[in-house]
Amino acid sequence: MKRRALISVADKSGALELGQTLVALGWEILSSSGTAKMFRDAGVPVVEVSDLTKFPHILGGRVKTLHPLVFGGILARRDLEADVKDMQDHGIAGIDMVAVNLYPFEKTARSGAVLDALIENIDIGGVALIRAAAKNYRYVAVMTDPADYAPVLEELKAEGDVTLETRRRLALRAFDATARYDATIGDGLRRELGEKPGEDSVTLSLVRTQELRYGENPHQRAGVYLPPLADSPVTQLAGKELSYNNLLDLDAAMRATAMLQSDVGAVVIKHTTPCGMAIGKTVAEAYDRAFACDSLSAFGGVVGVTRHIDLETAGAISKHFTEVLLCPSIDDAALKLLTEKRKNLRVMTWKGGRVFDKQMVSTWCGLLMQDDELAPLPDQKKGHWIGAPRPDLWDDLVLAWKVAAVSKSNAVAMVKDGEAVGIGMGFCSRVFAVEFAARQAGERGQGAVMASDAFFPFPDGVEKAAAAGIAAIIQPGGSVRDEEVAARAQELGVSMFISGHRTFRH
Ligand code: 93A
Repeated sequence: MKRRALISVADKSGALELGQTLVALGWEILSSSGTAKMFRDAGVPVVEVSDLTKFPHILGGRVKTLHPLVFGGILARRDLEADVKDMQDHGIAGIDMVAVNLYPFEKTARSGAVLDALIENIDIGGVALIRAAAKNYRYVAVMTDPADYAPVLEELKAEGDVTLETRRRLALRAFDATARYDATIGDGLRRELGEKPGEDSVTLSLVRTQELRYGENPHQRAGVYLPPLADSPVTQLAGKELSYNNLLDLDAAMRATAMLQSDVGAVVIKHTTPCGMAIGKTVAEAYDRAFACDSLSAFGGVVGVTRHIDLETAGAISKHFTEVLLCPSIDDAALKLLTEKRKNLRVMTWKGGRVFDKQMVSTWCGLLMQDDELAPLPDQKKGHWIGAPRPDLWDDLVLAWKVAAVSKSNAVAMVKDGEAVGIGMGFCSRVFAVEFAARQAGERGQGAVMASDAFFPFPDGVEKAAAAGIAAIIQPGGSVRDEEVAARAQELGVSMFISGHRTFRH
């Protein structure tokens, strides 16, 4: 008996050659209306599905191939007596190959089409054909991508059949294709209907959009995954491809510059945490001050600034080795200077916006997901002072708060006159974080302020800060020893503002 292939494709590239070769190998072709017309026009013999089923395409093509004579032919187990009997009783002939690619939902969504157009591009019959053929891979070969045609035809010619191994591989690819297709539909409709991803759904759909050279270390494979219709919020203007670690540090720079948005500010990130952060009258000044906090660690850092980069700022940045520069925009002349002096520097622009509203961390116990808001800013009306209020130091306290909020926990940040002078971050104990920040600040700690990302469990951190010359501290409060800590601060003449918000970053 003749073997039969059902070909029903929206993207018709390569389909004519596929049909011609199959016919030459003695196969019969079965097709839906548009695909059948293509074959007829080219003189390739074809049976149209509606001629087989004696049932016309209806509802403007919404029902074309959804018929027992089609699905029976795909799903029947050829060596199961009951299935064979059903086929005989109902005049069903087997279909041994299915080549389908689906209505272009993604292309339609990306073109900005309206809801009606999106809905009409939700393929039903094609998905069912693919799933049926993939389910019955023991007997049927399924192709969902024109790139599959040539190797499958080669095998058919060489082996006389598509091997079981190939059918199995194609089936797995097919389920990937339908999963991606449905994820894209969910994403597209959610956008069109104004719902945020992750708010209402219990599943998470991601597509690998980029393979990276390697992960955190060269022995680790890595890639970037995005929701099906999402685009990266950053644009690369110059430099080498971003590495895995660059992307992590870029994320930290985006968060830090978002926190600094109301000011002309700059940050230098190393290992996902700031090693300098400052504001200034100009971007160049802010950058120089951020760099000065820890100029040793700033080598090879990721720099973020909150304002347009001009030639002067580019001149300042070009003096040092920097891996990535993040800015809202940049002058042509500034970009030229930077790329001439630092040809590997990756220059990224960012107008705001991000891919996820949720933060996700993979653990050996599963993927953890949480709201991803920037830390709440301290408010003098909502928190309270202990000791003498220091409104004169408020701006520095807020900046210190921002620095600590984007630094790795445990974190404390010392700030003086709009610039971080000491950042203790990533320490397992808060008192060590204070000691480190104080060491970095040195003389500049005198009269500076300090923020802590969580409460002081003991008075020792406050004692070390006072010894470094800290005049005021901002911290969330909430320790069982809050009273003891507050009393010690008062004894030492350090003012303290209790903000009420913790800003851990593990
Ligand atoms: O509207 S559908 O969901 N209803 C169907 O019964 C059906 N069968 C195949 N779309 C259906 N298809 C799709 O039609 C295929 O997935 C393919 O994308 C397209 C090919 O149509 P034509 O051969 O008419 O160009």
